[in-house]
Amino acid sequence: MASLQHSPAWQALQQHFEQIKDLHMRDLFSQDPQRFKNFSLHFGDILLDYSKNRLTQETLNLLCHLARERQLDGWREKLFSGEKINHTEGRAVLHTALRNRSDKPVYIDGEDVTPEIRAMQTRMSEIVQAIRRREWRGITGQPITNVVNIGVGGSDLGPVMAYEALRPYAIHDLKMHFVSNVDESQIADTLEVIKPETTLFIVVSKSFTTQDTLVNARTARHWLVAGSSNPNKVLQHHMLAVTEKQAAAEGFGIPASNILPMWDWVGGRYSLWSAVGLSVAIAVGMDYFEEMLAGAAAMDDHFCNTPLEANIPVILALLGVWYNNFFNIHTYAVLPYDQYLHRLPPYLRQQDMESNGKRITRDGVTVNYATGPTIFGQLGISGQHAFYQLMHQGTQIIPADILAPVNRHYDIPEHHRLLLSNVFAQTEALMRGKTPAEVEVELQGEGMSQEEIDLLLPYKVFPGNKPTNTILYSRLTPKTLGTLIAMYEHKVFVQGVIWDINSFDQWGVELGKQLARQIMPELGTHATVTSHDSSTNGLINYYKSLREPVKD
Ligand code: G6Q
Repeated sequence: MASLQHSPAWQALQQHFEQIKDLHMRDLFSQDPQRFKNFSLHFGDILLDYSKNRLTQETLNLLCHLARERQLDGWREKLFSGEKINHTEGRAVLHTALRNRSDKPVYIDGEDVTPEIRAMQTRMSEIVQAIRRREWRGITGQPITNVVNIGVGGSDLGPVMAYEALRPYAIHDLKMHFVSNVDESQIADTLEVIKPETTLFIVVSKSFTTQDTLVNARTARHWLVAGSSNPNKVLQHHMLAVTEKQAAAEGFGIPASNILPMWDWVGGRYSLWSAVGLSVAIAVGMDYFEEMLAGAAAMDDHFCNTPLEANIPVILALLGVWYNNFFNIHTYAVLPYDQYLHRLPPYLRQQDMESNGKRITRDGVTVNYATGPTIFGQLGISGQHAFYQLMHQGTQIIPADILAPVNRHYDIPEHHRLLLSNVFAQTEALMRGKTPAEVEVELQGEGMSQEEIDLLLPYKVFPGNKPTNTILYSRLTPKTLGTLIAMYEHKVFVQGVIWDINSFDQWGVELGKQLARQIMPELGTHATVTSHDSSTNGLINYYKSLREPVKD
C-alpha cells in the first residue's frame, strides 16, 4: 500500500482541496436547495446534519475513496473479530464484545469470551440489585446510601460522564461520588459528606498499580476500618474492586467475592461497557445499563453494515481528516446543548487524544502528516457567552460538533425552546457570518451616521464559513447515550486506520509516571536536589523551602 500522502486518493483530495478551499458555504447552500437532504443522515432517532461543512459531493466521494484505499473494511473486520490490532501491547481490542447482545461467540486465541462476559454481567446485576433493594448492608446492618467510585482516566471519565448523562434515570436515595485526583482535597471533601457505615467504595483499576487510585483507596480503607477489630469484615461490606489483577486486589484486602473482572482486551478508555460501569448501573439499575449497551450495539451494527457514504461514524471521521490534513486545522470542539452531557467533552478529550495522539505508524515510521487534533469543549450554551467569540471572529477555524435533544426531561415552559433556538442560531451564524453590506444596512437601520458606521463596520463583520455538525436526538435516553458514545469510538477508530496508527496503546502517559516515581523519594528528605535540570531542581527545592511539616 502506498504511504498515506502518496496514495492516489490522498493526492486527488489534495488537488480537489485547491479547487474548493475558498468556496463559501453560503454559496453552496444557495446553489443547492437540497443540501440539507443531501448531507444529513438518520440513525434511529438521531439526525446528523453535516451540510454545514466545507465540502461538495465530490469531496465526500474522494474521502470515501480514501477510506476504501486504506482498507477500512479489513480493519473493521479485524477489530470485531478479536485480532490483536493493538500490536504494541499484543492485545485484541474487543470492547464491542461487552455490548454484543447476540450470543454469537467472540474468540480470542481460539477461546470464546462470551461466557466470561455473561458471568461478569450476572455478578454485576446481583450486586446492583442487592444495593438498590437495600439488601446489601453495611457492617452495622444499615443499607448503603453512598457509593464512591475510586479510579482515574479510563476508570473514571466514562463512569462519571455516563452517570451525569443518565441522572434523570437514577434513584435519588443513593448518592454517587467519583474520586480520581491524588490531591487529597477531593477525597477529603467526599469523606466529609458520607459515613463509613452506609458507604460502599468501588476501586476501579484494571492494572491495580495506578498510584493515584491506590493512594485514594488506601485513604478510603483507613477511614473505613479505623478502630475496627475486624478490618477484613469491614471491607467485605464496604469495598468492591473491578480489576484484571485479582490477586493484587485481594492482597489489598478486598475479598475475592467482591472483585469483578477486567480483561486485557478492553482498553481503559473503552471500558465503560464492562464492570467499570458498575457505579452507573447501581445508579440507574441494570435494565437501563443494558439499554445503554443495546444502544452501543445498534451503532456497532450500523458501523459494520452501512455503506461508507451513509455510515455516521465514518462520515464524522472523514470530515475530521478533511479539516486536519487538508485545511490544516488541528482543533475541534465538542459542544453539547444538553446539561446532562456536561461531562462529554472531557470524556471525548481522552477518548480521542489518548487514542490518536500518536506520531509513529504501524510500521514504526514517524508520520509526516497531522494525526489526532486537540479536542476541547463544554456546554455550548455557556460557551456562547465565552469562547465562541474566537470561533466567530478569531483567526482560527474550529470545526465543532453540536449535540442537542429535541425533547426535554422536565416540563418547565420556555427553557427548552430558548436552548434550541440558540443551537440553530449558532450553527447558522457560524456558517453564514455577516457581510460588510449586511452590517452597513443594520447600522443604518439603527440610525448611525456614515462616519460611525465606517468606524464600527470592520468589527461587526463575521466571515462565516465555519463548519459544524449538528447532532439532534429525541431525548438523552440510556440507549441514545450508548449509541452516541459508540459513534465517537468508531469515529476515532476510523481516523486511526486512515492515519495508520495504533489507536489503542498509550505509551505517552508513561514517562511522567516514571519520573514521578523517581522524584517522590526526593521530596521526602531535606537534602537539596541536584539530579535534574536546573528548572526541575529549582522547583523541587523551592517546594522544600516552603513546605510546612505534615505527617506522611
Ligand atoms: C485509558 C488509559 C488510562 C487508564 C488509567 C487508569 O485508556 O489507559 O486512562 O484508564 O491510567 O488505569 P487503571 O485502570 O489501570 O488504574
